[in-house]
Amino acid sequence: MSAQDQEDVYFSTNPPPRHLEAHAAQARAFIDAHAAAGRRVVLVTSGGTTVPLEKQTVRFIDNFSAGTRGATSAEYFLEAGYAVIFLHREFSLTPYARHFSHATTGGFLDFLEVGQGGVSARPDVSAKMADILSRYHTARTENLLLSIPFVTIGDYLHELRAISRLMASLGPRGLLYLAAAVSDFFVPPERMAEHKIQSTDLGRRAQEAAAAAAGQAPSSADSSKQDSEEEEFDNFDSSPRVPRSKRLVIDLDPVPKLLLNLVDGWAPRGMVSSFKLETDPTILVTKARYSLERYQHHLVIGNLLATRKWEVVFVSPGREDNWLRVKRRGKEWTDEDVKRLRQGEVPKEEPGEEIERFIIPAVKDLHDQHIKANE
Ligand code: 9Z3
Repeated sequence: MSAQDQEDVYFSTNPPPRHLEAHAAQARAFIDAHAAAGRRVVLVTSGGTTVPLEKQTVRFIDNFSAGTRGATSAEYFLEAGYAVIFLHREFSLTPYARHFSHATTGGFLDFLEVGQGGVSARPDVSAKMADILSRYHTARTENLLLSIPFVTIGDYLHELRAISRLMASLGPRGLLYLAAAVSDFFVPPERMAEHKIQSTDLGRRAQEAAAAAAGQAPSSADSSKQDSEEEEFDNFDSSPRVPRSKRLVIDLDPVPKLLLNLVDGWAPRGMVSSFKLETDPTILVTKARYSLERYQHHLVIGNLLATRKWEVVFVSPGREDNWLRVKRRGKEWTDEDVKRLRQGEVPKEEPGEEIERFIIPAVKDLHDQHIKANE
């Protein structure tokens, strides 16, 4: 199947999110306003996508991401003069609020106190709060930040396509910075149970009886069709042996690789940078290069799960791999330390600074070159 056919099949069989049209209208107005002002616009994607197991979703599979990379990057892009569309997983970290939401046990409440004049910031954090609040207000009042939420992989892909297509009008001045952690597998709608998948025979029988009474076929979830095999055991599995009827077997399809469609069709003149996440240090650079060659885009930023706040590698066409690393608190990196870091060993202390402070200027540099070469 061609990439275009795959795209058509995916989008015609997976329903769009409820607010897609409203979000697209907001994005269009935002992009038009900043294009008229000659400002660059970046689409930052952030957070993990869910894979629902039921249409009326009680259970889902999730992808790892707190949204730190995306939310932090969005702030640095704003500082670098970009207008930012922040397409993020609902309730994941957001620009500016991130400094307070996950930092302590009580979130922002721990930064406040009640005094004579009402609620105010704790004196020890007041200067930091004032600085962040003022940057947040500037972004808001100057309409520089548009936040759009998603939850599922389907929502994400529909929103990504709609916004990327609108970004096409920016030509090379549009930048797509894809930091969201996107599921590789999903349950296609035709195989998805409508209702909560039942974990007991009683629940499954009740569901099947109701479906039969309503003249419907039983749910296609694997857990519900094995009533008659109640005492059958898998012969390939290890102990403790559990009857097959008590298991939930999830059968997932691969999510189509739509980055190719994005690069070729949705925003063909914009600069596209994606992230590659691995846990095995020995394959990170190879996988990043492979991704760059496969999708023919402009930049892959490789990172290891364990060390992602310490070091990333820029992989781009015709250039050497470029490793960016943050400073350590109170000590210098030795060659031995760097070697260990690159093998995925995490230093004991927290990083001395945010790595996005280096990532964003380096991406902007490449974007400058992209604009020069394509305008
Ligand atoms: C990343 O690699 C991000 O940097 C992280 C950020 C998800 C690691 P946090 O939000 O984590 O700071 O906690 N994002 C891309 C992940 C991804 O799914 N990439 C795909 C892949 O690796 C390619 S598009 O195959």
